[in-house]
Amino acid sequence: MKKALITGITGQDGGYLAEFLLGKGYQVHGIVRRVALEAPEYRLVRIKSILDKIQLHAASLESYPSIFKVIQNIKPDECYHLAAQSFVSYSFEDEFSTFNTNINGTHFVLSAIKEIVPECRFYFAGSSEMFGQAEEIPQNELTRFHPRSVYGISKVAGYELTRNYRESYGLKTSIGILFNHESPRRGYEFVTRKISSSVARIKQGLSDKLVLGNLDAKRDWGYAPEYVQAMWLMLQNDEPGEFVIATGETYSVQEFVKEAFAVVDLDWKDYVHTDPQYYRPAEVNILCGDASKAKKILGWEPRTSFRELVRIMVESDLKALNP
Ligand code: NAP
Ligand code: F7E
Repeated sequence: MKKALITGITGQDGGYLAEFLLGKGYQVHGIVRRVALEAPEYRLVRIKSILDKIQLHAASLESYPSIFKVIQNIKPDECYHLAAQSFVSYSFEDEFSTFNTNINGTHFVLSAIKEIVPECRFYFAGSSEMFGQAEEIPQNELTRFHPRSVYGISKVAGYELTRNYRESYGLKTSIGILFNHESPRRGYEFVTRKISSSVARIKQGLSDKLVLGNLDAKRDWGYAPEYVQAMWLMLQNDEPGEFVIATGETYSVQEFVKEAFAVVDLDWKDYVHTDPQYYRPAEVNILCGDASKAKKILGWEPRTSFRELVRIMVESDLKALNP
């Protein structure tokens, strides 16, 4: 039985990936913060249905010895490094902890794998935020990086570390350059979930407005459960590498808003306001990915349309209010 280790197993992608790997017959291990084990009903909510099928290990991404110990105990065949401070806005407020978690955390995991299980296949969660102010549309694996936030910079550093461990030490490290992917499990601070949860509350009469930032930003939004399959496919490929994972379509925040209100037959203009507090010091105006390499080499393609994604999220938030 293959052993997989997931860092960030409590996040949106971690939960979906753990379920996917269990379905493939893996023994699934996850690294969590100690506090998560102390407040499972809140911090382990995305994995509560599989808690009896996975093994959790308390460790800190800020501590090399704690990561080393877990990897030594498990000796994984595959490691999916998803843990990160992933909220772009917050990276402007706390640059230092974003760097600590995202760069040192990645370095510690890579270094421990090199020392203990150099044959382990490693996945790094890269991001379209690395392209930032992109010089071409759509973006592919060869597009130059121009990050616009400390988050984006931290992911470029993680990308370079991961590539360098492959080139220097022969580790089988792959990098997914994933564009935005959303789901009913998305954190409430991200714009899609903020919109879908607010629309549900407005429809139920629990709220009467939604305050957002830049409505003109455009993103390539896909459906998260499909994106974790791409992570696994990357590690099954004998040739490690970099892969863009995206839908190839881009929509503005305003289009997402309009579509979400349409699901509940309301006109978004009656409820949506903007406030400069939600604008970023430097915005990424447009992202759109070209995933043709992933299609050709991994056989991966997105299946859920933008419209379906918005509907899935709004209906799920409505159901949560009306179980
Ligand atoms: P998420 O929901 O924010 O989950 C982040 C995970 O990282 C959580 O399990 C969190 O644990 C853990 N984490 C954060 N800071 C930590 C720390 N200091 N020590 C230990 N664990 C820590 O993110 P996601 O959407 O699943 O994304 C997964 C990965 O893909 C991230 O690396 C993200 O940057 C990257 N990514 C995401 C997208 C996207 O659209 N979702 C696109 C491209 C790349 P707690 O639960 O304890 O906070
Ligand atoms: O913002 C605009 C905001 O925070 C999307 C992370 O998973 O994907 C995610 O990063 C857009 C931005 O995601 C609000 O200015 C307007 O242009 O949902 P978001 P993100 O920054 O694209 C990438 C690929 C990752 O790797 C990240 O980890 O929406 N926007 N008004 C707003 N955004 C938020 N959060 N809140 C607003 O009120």
